[in-house]
Amino acid sequence: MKVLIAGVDGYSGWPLALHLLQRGHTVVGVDNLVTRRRVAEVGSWSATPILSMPLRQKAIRDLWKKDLRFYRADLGDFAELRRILRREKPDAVVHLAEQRSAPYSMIDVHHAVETQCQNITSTLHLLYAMKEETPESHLVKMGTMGEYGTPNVDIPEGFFEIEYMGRRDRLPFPRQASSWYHWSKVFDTGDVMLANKLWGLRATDVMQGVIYGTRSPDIPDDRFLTRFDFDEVWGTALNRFCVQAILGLPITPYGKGGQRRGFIALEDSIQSLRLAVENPPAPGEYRVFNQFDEAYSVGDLAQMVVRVAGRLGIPAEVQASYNPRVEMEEHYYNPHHENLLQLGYRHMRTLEESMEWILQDLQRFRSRLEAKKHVVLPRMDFRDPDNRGRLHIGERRARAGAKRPGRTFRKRRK
Ligand code: USQ
Repeated sequence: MKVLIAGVDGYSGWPLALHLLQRGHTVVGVDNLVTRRRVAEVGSWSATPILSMPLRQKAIRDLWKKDLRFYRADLGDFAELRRILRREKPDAVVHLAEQRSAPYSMIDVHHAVETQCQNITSTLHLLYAMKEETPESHLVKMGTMGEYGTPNVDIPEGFFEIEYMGRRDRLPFPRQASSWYHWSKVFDTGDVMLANKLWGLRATDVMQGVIYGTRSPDIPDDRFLTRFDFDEVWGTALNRFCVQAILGLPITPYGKGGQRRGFIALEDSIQSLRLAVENPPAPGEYRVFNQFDEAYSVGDLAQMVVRVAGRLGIPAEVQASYNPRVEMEEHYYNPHHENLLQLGYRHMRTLEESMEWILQDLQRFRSRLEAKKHVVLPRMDFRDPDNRGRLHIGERRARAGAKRPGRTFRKRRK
């Protein structure tokens, strides 16, 4: 099969490309490399040293004698995207090329607009480009479990049966996202469903939980490492807790720590995307996968990091932290996730097993973490009407030598 991965330079895109190549597929990558720039913008970098795309391609050629064709292109450029699809004619397109951070989208109006415009535009461009150039191909679209929010009932896989005023129907399950980023994914879902209805475009919408891990079996040595973010904006809670343990900083579950999320290991996430690609839906079908294995609260997660770090001889402690996000800190959470199992999906790695590897790998790159220690502890506040999230913009201006100083910040409101 020929698979085009949009977002091939990202955390999941890169190891997915490696995995598909190893499975004998032809892989074409597209990326505008913006994640590298955006992480630098908040003064951070990947904990794992990652190669440039030309060096990544060379490593693949040297070790496996295979080719990863790469286009440095932006999905915001419709004409270019169409040209790539016309030339490559992929059987499947995996769309991972979106701004993926909730905190980034909450910094201020500009970051909210940037996130929503870019994410929704990239998806719409892709839908139209596929309709024009590859109408038979299959779209695998990365959505997020966060689209559903945290309702006080079970969460089905995309759709549910409902009876209302004596009539029954099968409807999309309500979406209640809690960041501008998560809402951009909700809008994408609506757009993919409409493209499916209008043109019969076949699509798999993957509602992804939090992905974790530094390793996959397709990463044979350090030249093939994927990125691992740990700053307040780009690092997930799990990544940040592990880095906090390594650096001897307090582990910071926000608020009551009862916020529950679904988690999936990097290699399992890749396995599920590969299964989606290799088992496309019927022409005209739209399907939804909830993609996660284990659910934990952030409080449980913090305790797990302390436990696993302890086994490795790393002392770590948890310190309840002010919650800068507007979210429920205690809630019911029971999403269903059976659709992937029906395709043969098997959960390979538990979170606790992977955590040991994450901590060991981070210890190897400790000096990279030390160099960016200042970006680990939380500083932003999305509940403050004056929004401390602007902090990073102030820093950027200061670094660029702009005359206007960065903001100073009020004390946190109690
Ligand atoms: N949290 C803490 N302490 C921290 C950082 C975060 O307690 O230091 C809490 C947050 O308040 C939140 C939870 O951890 O309740 C999860 O936050 P996160 O930053 O780990 O993840 P999230 O913002 O939900 O986004 C991540 C990915 C996103 C993906 C999503 C899947 O960045 O791309 O879509 O996970 S899900 O969470 O299922 O929506």
